[in-house]
Amino acid sequence: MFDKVLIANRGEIALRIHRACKEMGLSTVAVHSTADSNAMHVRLADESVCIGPPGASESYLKSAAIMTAAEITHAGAIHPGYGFLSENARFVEIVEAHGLNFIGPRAEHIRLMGDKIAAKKAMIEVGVPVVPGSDGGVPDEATAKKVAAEMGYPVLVKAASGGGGRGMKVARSEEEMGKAFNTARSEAKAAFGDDEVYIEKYLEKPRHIEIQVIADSHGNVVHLGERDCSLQRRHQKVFEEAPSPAITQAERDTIGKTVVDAVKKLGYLGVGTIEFLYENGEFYFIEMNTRLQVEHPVTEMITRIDLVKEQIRIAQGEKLSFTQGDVPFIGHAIECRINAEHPETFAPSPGLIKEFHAPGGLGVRLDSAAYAGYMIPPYYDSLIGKLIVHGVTREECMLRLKRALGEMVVSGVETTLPLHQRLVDAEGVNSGNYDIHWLERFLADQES
Ligand code: MV4
Repeated sequence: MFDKVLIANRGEIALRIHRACKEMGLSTVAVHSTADSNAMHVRLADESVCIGPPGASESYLKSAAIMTAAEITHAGAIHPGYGFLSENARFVEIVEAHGLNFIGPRAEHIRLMGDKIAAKKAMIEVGVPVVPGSDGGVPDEATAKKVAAEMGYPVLVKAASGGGGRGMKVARSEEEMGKAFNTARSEAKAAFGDDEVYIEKYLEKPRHIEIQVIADSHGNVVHLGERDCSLQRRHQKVFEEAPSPAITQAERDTIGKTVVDAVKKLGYLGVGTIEFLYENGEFYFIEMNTRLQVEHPVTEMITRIDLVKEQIRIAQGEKLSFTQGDVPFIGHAIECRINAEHPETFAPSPGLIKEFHAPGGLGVRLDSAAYAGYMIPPYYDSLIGKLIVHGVTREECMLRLKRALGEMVVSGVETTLPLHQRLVDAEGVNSGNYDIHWLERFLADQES
């Protein structure tokens, strides 16, 4: 058992984890780079340790510095948040070798899901539907053409070590395959140091729907429904909602059962997200994320389950306090990611926040570590807050979102708030009838 948690992250997620710890009577240790000395997560934590210069590779990604901070503060557990070291299997092994508790999945599952080919094979074995594709890695262009001819064009060449859309190329015909294959391969090598690629049937207009799961160390597994994350730009999610406007309760129950059964068979521990593409009433597995995700609050709002507290309880060896039948799905929740970026060009806009006013009222939640007078450093991602709203129906949720966006003030830097203002008035967002390409088309239409 542990009574002190080191939070190996920064920004809104470090604050989010701190909040869960305090409500559980645990003390917290913040770690920070020299650029984050005045950050809210540092101010609120019970203790803090400076772990290095601004660059993430010399601070938030530096496992030796984080382990040292844990040792000198006698922390008993480390929560990695998302990004940084959260999906680094080696880091989990280091934490555990030092006798500390990693608040997250086992190293073996992080490693397995990091290899997209191995992950897909594992999912097939435990009965999860996947996108039709090559049987593992594709070694050369000739094999690629043979595989594609058998399943039919268009196909997508993907990096085995990929994720996030890098090293991914579409081929619409055999003529396009040579270039797609070789470009995907060299991009994969450059981005991940691994040029292995595989091939899938290309789905033209899917939605991105992901299922949240949670598993304790006693073999109990529960799903917490889905999140629809189709509204994204360049693989960066912008707006997420739960439940998905596209699926029925029967579909939710079916995919939920499939996923719970699979996660049990895998012996997975902690919270995880199974990502699917959804098209024409079918789910196709693409990847599994072995971390707490940015958009986890929408699931919390509709289930009333605090995912971070559950992660901590699981790490303490406790059983889940609820069964599948106990999980309520109440109303509708939407999250808007507010970035310090130009709302049209998406150019980062670091700098001093002059005014900051949080919206409030029933059903409104703002997860942010920003404040008036805060200097947004240029070294990290541009997320400055997540506005999450809940309503009894999707309609009420949208009205509440419009109202809350109208109340929020962030001045001194550019933010994506004006983009969200435009989105909530768009027909596709209001009807819920959008796919993974909707936002980029919307932005292109607005330009012209
Ligand atoms: C696909 C696909 C269409 N067909 N796979 C992009 C990131 C990576 N995680 C998987 N991705 C995709 N895989 C097949 N077989 C389209 C995408 C994709 C996408 C997926 C989810 C959310 C946004 C996306 C935007 C562009 C492409």
